[in-house]
Amino acid sequence: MTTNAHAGHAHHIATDAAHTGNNHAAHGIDADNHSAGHAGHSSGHGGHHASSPGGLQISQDGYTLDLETTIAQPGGIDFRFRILGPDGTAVTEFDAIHDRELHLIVARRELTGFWHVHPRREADGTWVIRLDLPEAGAYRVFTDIAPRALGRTITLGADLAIAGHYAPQPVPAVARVTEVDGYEVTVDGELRAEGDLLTLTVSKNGTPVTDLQPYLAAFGHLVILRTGDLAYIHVHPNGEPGDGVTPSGPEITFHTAVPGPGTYRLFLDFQHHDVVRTAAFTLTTADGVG
Ligand SMILES: [Cu+2]
Repeated sequence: MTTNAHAGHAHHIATDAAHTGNNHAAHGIDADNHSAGHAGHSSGHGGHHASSPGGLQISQDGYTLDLETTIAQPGGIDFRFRILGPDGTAVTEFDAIHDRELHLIVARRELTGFWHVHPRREADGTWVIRLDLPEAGAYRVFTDIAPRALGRTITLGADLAIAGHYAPQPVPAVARVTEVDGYEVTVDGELRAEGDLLTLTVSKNGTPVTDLQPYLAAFGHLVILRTGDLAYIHVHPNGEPGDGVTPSGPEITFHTAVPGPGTYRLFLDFQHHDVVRTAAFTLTTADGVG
């Protein structure tokens, strides 16, 4: 077992360096320490379809995201919630999506902070995770789930407030290159409603990274959030680790469509040397950028 495989599993973005002073202040904590040996996973999370962006509703298709924690003080919080089924009781039967029964994404509404973590489920269906959210502000939480009785993936979203005064920030500037922990990541391609290929390229110290590690059964996980309403898209790369044709970097390619015109914040999770990092970009759909 790789001793530090989870050291970087709870991660957060480094926002544009000039943007906020608290880039490294916030860490999500992963409560899920069991191994990720699950073989089956669906081809994708919810929200792929341009006609129906995920994450905008707290209740959908009979399933409701029921937050026990909706307001908390800054700092470490024990975040608790349930997924209620059509009968109003907590759901305990889920199919795994990319090795996990539930993916929890937490983002500041202004998209200057992002966490992707995996809570543990208690026997009664309550999900629990320690989150470290030291900054006051308005947050959105998203759950990617595939309730077994539903048979497909949906993304539910709800608001979380961290108490206190805060100065709202603008979304970080549009840019095609970003840096996280010494890694430079570039995005090529356009965001289009009709779909297009996005290519993300990872390098370190000017050298292409060609030994990316699979993380949750993919070389990258890309979450895209629309500014203004936080419409949610979660896409996985073309090709899978071990399929014999998909390279382990430096390029990760995603075929993705966005729900419409706008400015979007992209968060790419990738794993290298046993640490998961998140690279963030802002792009618009308006004839590309730069
Ligand atoms: Cu996840």
